[in-house]
Amino acid sequence: MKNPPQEIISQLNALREQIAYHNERYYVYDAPDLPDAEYDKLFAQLQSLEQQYPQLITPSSPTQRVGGAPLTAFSSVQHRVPMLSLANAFSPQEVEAFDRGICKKLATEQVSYAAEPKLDGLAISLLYQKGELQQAATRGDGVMGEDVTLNVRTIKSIPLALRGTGYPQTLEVRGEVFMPKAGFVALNQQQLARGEKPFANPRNAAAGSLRQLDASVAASRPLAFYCYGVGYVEEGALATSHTEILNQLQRWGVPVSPEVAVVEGVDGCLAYHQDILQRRDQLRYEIDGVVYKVNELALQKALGFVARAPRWAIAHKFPAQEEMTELLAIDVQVGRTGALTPVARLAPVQVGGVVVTNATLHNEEEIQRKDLRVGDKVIVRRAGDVIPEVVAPVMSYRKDELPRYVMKKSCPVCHSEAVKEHGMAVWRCSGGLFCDAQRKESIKHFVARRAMDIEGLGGKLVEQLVDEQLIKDASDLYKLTEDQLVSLERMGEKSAKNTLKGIEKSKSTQFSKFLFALGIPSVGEESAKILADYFKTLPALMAAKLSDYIVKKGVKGVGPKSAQKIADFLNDEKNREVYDLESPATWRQIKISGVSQSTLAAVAERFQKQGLPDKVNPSDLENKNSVMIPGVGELTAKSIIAFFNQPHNREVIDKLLAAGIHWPAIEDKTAEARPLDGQVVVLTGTLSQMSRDEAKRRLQALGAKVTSSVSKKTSFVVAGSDPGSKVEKALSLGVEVKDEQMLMALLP
Ligand code: D41
Repeated sequence: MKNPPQEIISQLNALREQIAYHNERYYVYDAPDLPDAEYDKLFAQLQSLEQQYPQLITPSSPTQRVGGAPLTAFSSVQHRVPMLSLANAFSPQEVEAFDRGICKKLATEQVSYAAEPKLDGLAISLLYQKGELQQAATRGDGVMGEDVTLNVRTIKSIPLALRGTGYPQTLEVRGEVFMPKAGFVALNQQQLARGEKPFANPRNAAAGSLRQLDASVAASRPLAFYCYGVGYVEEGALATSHTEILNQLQRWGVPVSPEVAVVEGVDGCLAYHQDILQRRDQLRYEIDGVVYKVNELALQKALGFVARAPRWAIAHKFPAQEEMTELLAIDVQVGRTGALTPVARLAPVQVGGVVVTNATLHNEEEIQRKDLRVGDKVIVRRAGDVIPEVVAPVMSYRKDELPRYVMKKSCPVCHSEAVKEHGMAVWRCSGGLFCDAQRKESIKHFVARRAMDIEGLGGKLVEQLVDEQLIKDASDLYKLTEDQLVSLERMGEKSAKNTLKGIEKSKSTQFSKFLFALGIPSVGEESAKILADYFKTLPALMAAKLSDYIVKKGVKGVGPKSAQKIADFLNDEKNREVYDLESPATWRQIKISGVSQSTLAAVAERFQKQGLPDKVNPSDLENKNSVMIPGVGELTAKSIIAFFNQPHNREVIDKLLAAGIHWPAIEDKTAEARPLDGQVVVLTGTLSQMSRDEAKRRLQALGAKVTSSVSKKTSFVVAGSDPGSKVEKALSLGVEVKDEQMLMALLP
């Protein structure tokens, strides 16, 4: 045996100290400050040192205990059958080795495995006596756990009594308590709102919830449970395979993951791993891998276990979504509107199977809130397709007092002063058009697919063109020549021709795309469409004042009193009978005291356009209901006005239009030909298949004007049951009357 050098002993002690510290953070406070993968590395280092120098192993070494230390607050429970741990595999090769070992030991070619997701929660044991939940205990160190019965009883998906018949009189169900993703997000929002610390991940949230001393707190936490096996069984027998047992348990009311499957051989395992990995983000709970278990209990028994893990099961872990790396620098990027965004430069690290070297840090406040400092070890997270995120610094690794991060208050590209609007988090470069970075970004935005969609003109080329001073703004693109393009590095004649063709083609566009391409701050693709539809032409939009963004719901000149009087008049059945309210001439005969004739004319015009509703609401007439165009807020409107107020922006637009950019005129949607255009329809009586309001809406959508009184101008009347006098009037005027069936035939 080698004699251990002093440095090995100190290294060993340092590792044990670190591991003990992280164990406490993890198991006692449910607040780890180190990613699991990093903890595993420390643990593996310690194990490997102890393997080289077994004489240094002490009973108190962290390697000599499995799982966490039980807390004192709950009474301890000894598991009747120890709760085993699971060996891990991190690659297909390790799974293949696991399978080879099994096949060899069983002297067989292939075995059936039960495959299930590996939930990222915490293992518990549920003891049912005569079908009643008697005791719930955490796994603890596998031998001793904590009695968490009161808290577990609040988990709604755990049955307090088993359903049906045939279960053993004593049955210990084992499984994982977890917190679904949605519940975790909601809980953390709640924690923040209450000024409490958010949980690092759903597993810690689940563990923290089970450790609540007040069961009513646990009850308020969104916990769930899936069973993954059984422990102690007495007076009764279970099925002979793992999946059959899970089916039995499910029939007795115990929740089982719907993803559990039987797969054949190692190929089946690896295919299952792929499938679940792909669907990981769609699952409603976090998983950190899958578990394969030899399905037949007889085979499990033949395989037995080593140390404290069964030989017949293995966890095949997914690549970790959180890793630790070093924050090398914080750079500042300039966006198209001058926003200065700090970006983390990271020592390259594999996260979720992808190498990450950069991550956005959003803004200066965010960095200060997380207290990230250049030189820190940081936790980087990448979930699914989401862009990588720097979660937090690892405080236990912060060496000496690193300086706090302060963003330089000037543009890194043009060195103009940075400015920040009151109450906003984002600093902006004030350089505007002098800033090459803003220039580049806004031209890149202009040529993008969702904007002017210029083929053969990508971001790199835009940067080259700006650097070579061939273009200063988007309008210069339309003056580029083949010679100029060919003079650029890495640009052949063919690609130059292609680029010019793309530029030429982009001249024919849509108003909304052009509007989006201009890059007006806070005008996105969606609001550009709304604005184009509303204002219809560029001159109209450019000339619009803030008041033009306000849609008036009421009728001009109508105050609250006259609104009430007019509504009362129009809602009076008698008036509707007497007056032909479809005819503007009739309106001129109407006199309502206190309401001027010009106001009445304005009201008449409104109902000429919209049709007279069955019941007129005075608040729809009153001229105070003004709202912004739906989907365009006041900030956006102000931003648009400010944009068009800049002489430079007007110049660029003039040049773009002069270059030949054009789009088809936007027609009134109502101007499209519809089957009932110009028809006047009256609805009366009760319809059986829809309300009158719905019928009205659907008829209007076909172009019909729906009114309430029958006149010579009425095209047809639709009569439901108990129609009343309108049908008689229609018949007397020779107006067609349709029944409900005929109406249904008209509607799409
Ligand atoms: O979903 C899980 N986290 C999970 C954990 C699972 N699906 N199966 C498991 N199977 C076992 C054996 C094979 C030992 C009965 C487990 C665990 N154990 C386990 N959980 C925590 C420690 C061990």
